[in-house]
Formats: sequence, structure tokens, C-alpha cells
Amino acid sequence: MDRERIGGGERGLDRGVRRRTGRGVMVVGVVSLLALPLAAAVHQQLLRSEPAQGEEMSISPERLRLVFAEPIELAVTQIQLASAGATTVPLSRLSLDPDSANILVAEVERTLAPGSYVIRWRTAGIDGHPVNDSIPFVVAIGPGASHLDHHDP
Ligand SMILES: [Cu+2]
Repeated sequence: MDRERIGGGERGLDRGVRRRTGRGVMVVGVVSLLALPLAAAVHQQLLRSEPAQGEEMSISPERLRLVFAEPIELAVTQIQLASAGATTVPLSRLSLDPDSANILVAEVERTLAPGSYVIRWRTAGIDGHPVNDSIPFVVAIGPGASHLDHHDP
């Protein structure tokens, strides 16, 4: 009804409404940011591993150790070790470290030839929420790089 009126008063009202709307959006944004760390804290997550992400190892690892933030639900946990050529390396049955239900252990049942490998893991934490990721690493054993060479005479 007042659309054609462009009086200062009406403009002022318009701006007031826009400002309020803007503030509402900001409040929602702040609440979302606060909620994020809480949500992340209840999900299972990998803290560190051996081999570590991107690690260059001088010897073939005897076992994989994955340290998680929460106790691990073994029944829903899978680990696969594969070479760059997608050949799967046999692992032992998965177990938990006797000292911590947050630490997953699998023996590597074959000596790894030099090359690139990837650990693919899938598990869940207390909330049952599935999480998965992969950990690439390299076994680099070249002439002159054996661990014996690092010993002092
Ligand atoms: Cu979760």
C-alpha cells in the first residue's frame, strides 16, 4: 500500500528490519560455531599411528598401531594394508593394546618390500558413528640405508 512512498521514515524502518535480520543470522552463526567442537568431541577420531601419516620408514613395520580418542568397538572395526599396486598385505587378527582399549594393534604378517603403502581403517566410537580414513606411508630401504648403518662403530 505504501510501496510508492520513498519517504525517509519508511526507509529508516526498512533499514531497521534489515539490521535485525542480519543480527539474527549472526547469532545463528555463532551458535553453530560453538556446537561444532562439541559434536567433534563425541565422534571417534584417530589421534596418531605407527606408521604415522606420510612416514618414511627405514625398515618394514612389524605391526600397525592406531591410537584413537575413544575406546574402540572391535566388532565394527576393519583395517586393510595395501601396497601402491593395490596388493593386500596379510595382517593378524585385530586386537586392542592390553593397556588401552583406545589402541588398535595388527601384526604385519609379511616383510614389506620398499615402496608406498596405505593403511585403510574403519571403526566407530562410543556413539556408534562410523568413521574411516587412510594413512599413507613409505618403506624406503635402499643401499646404504639399512638400519645397521646407523650404528656407531
Ligand atoms: Cu559420532
